[in-house]
Amino acid sequence: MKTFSILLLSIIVVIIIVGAYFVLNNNNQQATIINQSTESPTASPQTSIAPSKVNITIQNFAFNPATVTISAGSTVTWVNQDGVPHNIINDASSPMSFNSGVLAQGKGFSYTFTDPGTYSYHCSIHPSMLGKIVVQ
Ligand SMILES: [Cu+2]
Repeated sequence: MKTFSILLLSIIVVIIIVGAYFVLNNNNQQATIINQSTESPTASPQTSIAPSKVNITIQNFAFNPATVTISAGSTVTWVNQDGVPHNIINDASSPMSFNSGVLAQGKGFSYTFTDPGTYSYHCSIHPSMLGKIVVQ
């Protein structure tokens, strides 16, 4: 009789453990399903804009226009029209590095932006000169 009680108790314990496993497992599956359903579909239509060539003028210690939005693969050309030298150097946050070197008056620098991202840049000679290229 004692052996039977122990056996019965063991069976009950096993049933509780197995039941608890299935309940927990089921909760996890529900949580996963909820996560999937809250993810909004991000499949936006690809509006592929053809790569272009964009010019930025450096004049009066400023990049003009200071912010330019282009499509990936576009080439940006800066031309220094000031009487003093300037340069174009990517900020640390920029996804890619570029450095025009010192541009004297009338000199230009071109860079092709192949990857989407936000490319902030500056003139290291005049740190107040800031610009941004947004590549889509
Ligand atoms: Cu400068």
